[in-house]
Amino acid sequence: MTQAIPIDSAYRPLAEPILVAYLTTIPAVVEILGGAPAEWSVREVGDGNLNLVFIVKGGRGGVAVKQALPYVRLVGESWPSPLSRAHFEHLALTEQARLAPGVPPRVHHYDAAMALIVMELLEPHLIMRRGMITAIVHPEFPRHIAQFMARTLYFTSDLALRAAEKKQRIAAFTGNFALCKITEDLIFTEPYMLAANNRWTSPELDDIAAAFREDLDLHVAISRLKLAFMRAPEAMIHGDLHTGSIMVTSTETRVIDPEFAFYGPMGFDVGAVIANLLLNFFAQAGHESQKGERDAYRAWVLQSVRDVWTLFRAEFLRLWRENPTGDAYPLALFAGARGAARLEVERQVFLDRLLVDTLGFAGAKMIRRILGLAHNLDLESIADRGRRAAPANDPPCSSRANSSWRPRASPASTTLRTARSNPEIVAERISLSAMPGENEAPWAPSSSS
Ligand code: SR1
Ligand code: MG
Repeated sequence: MTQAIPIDSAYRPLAEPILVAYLTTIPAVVEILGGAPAEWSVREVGDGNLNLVFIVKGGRGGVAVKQALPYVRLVGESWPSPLSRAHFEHLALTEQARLAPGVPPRVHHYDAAMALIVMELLEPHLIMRRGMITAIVHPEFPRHIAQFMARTLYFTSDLALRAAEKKQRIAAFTGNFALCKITEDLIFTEPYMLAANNRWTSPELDDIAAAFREDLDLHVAISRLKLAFMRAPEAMIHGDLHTGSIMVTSTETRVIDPEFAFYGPMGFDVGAVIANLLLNFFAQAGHESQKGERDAYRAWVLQSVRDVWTLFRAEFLRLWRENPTGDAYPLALFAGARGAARLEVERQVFLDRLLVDTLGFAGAKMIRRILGLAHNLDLESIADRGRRAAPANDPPCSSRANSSWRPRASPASTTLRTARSNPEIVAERISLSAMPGENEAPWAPSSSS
């Protein structure tokens, strides 16, 4: 993390008015914005962890400008980060637009030296996370995101691609290792140890954080997931598909910010979506002014978890049946009615395994948002710490030899308990359509530290 990253000599971080002068040199952007450049308005709106993001509006229209900084914005210049992430984001946006047209923002201009992408301004779209915090229902979301994931994951997998093509595509993203390393550290390692980056609602969650640092079964589970993330180039994944990377209206779902894209395990993307829905589900209690006020919304969120998976599974299977163009599962080995029936069974087994991976990654992603560096607004915006986190008067770890101890219900502690559960058991529950209510604890692990 301390290694200096070489910077192109043409690179300079843009701010108004340099940004306006820069944009006037790009005819396509001048045409979109319209009017006199002196009248263009520029607003820096980046609320993510890494980059600068500007909204520029002219007499006719607007654009979004995203520029990578040579460091991690959330932490500062002490944590260098390569500008090449803009290249991988541009590559992923291009691929996603081909595979799922209309879902990523249109790219108007890409400048590698400036690590900058000028893209479609998504208006009146809302960052989905913000909408969910205020309990906005997005009825089309499960179907849209399921289709996006099914298409981008299926068509970049060995099920659809010839082996040579797949390997070339893996190679094209291999250089994005620095962003992978962020994920490897922040999701799969640091929440389970004492690390300078970590923070949690303290002292309320001190005991549960300590329990996670001591739970070796959990350390094995998270290490298996980390290994899968590092060694399973199954498909081109978005790599950071949380609800802050999704923008919605009542009829549209758009996916932004694929700078973490690389060839990795499919379940990492599906798990990210499910994790962020569940984080919001558990956070809802903290946003109620009256108990039960958000029950209907909670029910929609939970139904969306089921729908995302069910629709994704159906669409992925349909794509596989209709486009068996890859080198995996050669059709010559599954000829005739007997072969076709056997291959269909195998397709179901493939999706069953993917659900287990998905739930494991979902758990990992929920845990990191509560115990690691980068938190999310669903829980963070619950101002009342007592409502956000477990009460401080739970007994300390040392007095919990009795395995029947459970932290009291609260959004953060219930989320952590759920995330720690065994994905195989949860997968079975989902296939039985038996999702728990918020205050029940059927997903709690059978033993506790
Ligand atoms: C230091 S970057 C922290 C997080 O922000 C991004 O959105 C990713 O989730 C990353 O892990
Ligand atoms: Mg992002």
